[in-house]
Amino acid sequence: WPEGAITKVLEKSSLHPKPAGLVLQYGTAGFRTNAKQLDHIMFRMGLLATLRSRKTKATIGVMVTASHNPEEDNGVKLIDPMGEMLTATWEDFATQLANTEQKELLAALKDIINKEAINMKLEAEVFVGKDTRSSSASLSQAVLDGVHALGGQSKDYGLVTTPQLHYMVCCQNSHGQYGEATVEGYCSKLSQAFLALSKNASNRTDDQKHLFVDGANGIGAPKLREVESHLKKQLQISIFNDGSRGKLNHQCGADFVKVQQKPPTGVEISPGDRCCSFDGDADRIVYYYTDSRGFFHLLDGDKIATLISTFLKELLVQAGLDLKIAVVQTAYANGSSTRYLEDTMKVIVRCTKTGVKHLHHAAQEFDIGVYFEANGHGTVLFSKTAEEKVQLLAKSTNINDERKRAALLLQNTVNVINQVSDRRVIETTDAERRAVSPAGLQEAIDGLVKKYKQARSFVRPSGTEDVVRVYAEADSQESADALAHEVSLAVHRLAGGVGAEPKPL
Ligand code: G16
Repeated sequence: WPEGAITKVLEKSSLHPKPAGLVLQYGTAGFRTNAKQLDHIMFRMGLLATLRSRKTKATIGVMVTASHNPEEDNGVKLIDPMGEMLTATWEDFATQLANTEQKELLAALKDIINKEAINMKLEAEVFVGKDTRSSSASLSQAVLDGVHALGGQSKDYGLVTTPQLHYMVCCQNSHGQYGEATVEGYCSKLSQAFLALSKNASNRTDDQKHLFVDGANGIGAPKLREVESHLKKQLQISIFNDGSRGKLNHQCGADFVKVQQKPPTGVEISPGDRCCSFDGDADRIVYYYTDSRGFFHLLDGDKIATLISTFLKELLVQAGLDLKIAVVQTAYANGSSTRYLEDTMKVIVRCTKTGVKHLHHAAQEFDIGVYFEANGHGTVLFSKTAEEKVQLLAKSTNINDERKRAALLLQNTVNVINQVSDRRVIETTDAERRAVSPAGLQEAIDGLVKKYKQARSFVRPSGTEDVVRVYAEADSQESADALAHEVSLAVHRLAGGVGAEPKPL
């Protein structure tokens, strides 16, 4: 142990005491609940990140955010060395540490140190970031206290988006190869690649260069303003819901738009305007527009994945590169998007459980793994081999113009993408598409689905909110709504629903 660390842990932990008996679960993206319950969790996640840094001999990230959840919640996302989410084996350590009673904390730490054979003499470094919630300042201080108590070094990035913190961690651990670990470095790397790519679409009209951005009243808005000057008017941005008036994620943001299938409040959109929405920590994006009849069209994660994989596949063919490309989705992906990708695009499609960490791992199995959750969370991963092949081709002098152009576009695409990730009575299997408990629920859902054309439905407990999510799809909006209602009634009846029965949509 670094000198004085044991005393410091004891001393500092008493300033961040755990309420006796409180038990919290590591959810889809880390711990997430009302901010009032999180002070000890943040301190302990500071401790855990410091251990993880010693174990991996690399910098670890801790982002204080509750993303799409309401303002009064908060949470923590832990970032592993290459910018990915904390490895699943350490989620158990996180849960143990979070739920250990105050007087057992030292023993719990020692247990992890022994199990993972961590050399406590090594240096440790943790990067910390936070979103704009009012509770984030004190909670990120609690994380820093945890890091310092165990003798770790820290760098506090203050207000940043989640993807920015992932980027910083990756830059630091790749010794600058991925980019410079500053907000300026982030803005300049991504915008340079964007400008190079947009030269390929030089005939865009002013309208096509204009994007309306809903900042969800969160961190995305101020951070986008910092990128704006780098974009040299190739993208003109009008930001609304920028946090100057409205409430975080309230009637706005990616989750609202996706779930409600309607534009956020706070903006008047005219037919054809190009719009998008971030969520509270700007790691989700969905696009939308209204047509001349006023109908709303959503371009969600399914559509984004389809467009990106189509674009990449065309470039691979033009470049003459033989790389294996796949799209990873979750059960929430609309059935038509899966059919289109498999049958028309002839792309491999994989389905995983909800949570970027699951999609990310599946995407790593391919040369190019495009992964998107329908809710707008995702990215594209290029394997080392894929990156090298693209770079080699882009440099080569003895290829024709078409191949060269495609290789350069692929190279800029690699750079523009930041590659970096009670309701529990319901248990699920098959990538969460079927419920195994409570008894009879899946049979009931199967029976209801049969009543509708082209229908699918599944239910699962959320890992970020205290709700059961019900998904339904069918050949018309009315049928999908009716199916969703019938399935929610079945959940209410068979899984011990609380309060009044769900109403029709
Ligand atoms: C987090 C996860 C996402 C997941 C979402 C909802 O997103 O990172 O992968 O889709 O929660 O999860 P659940 O359905 O379990 O509540 P975010 O943007 O809230 O961090």
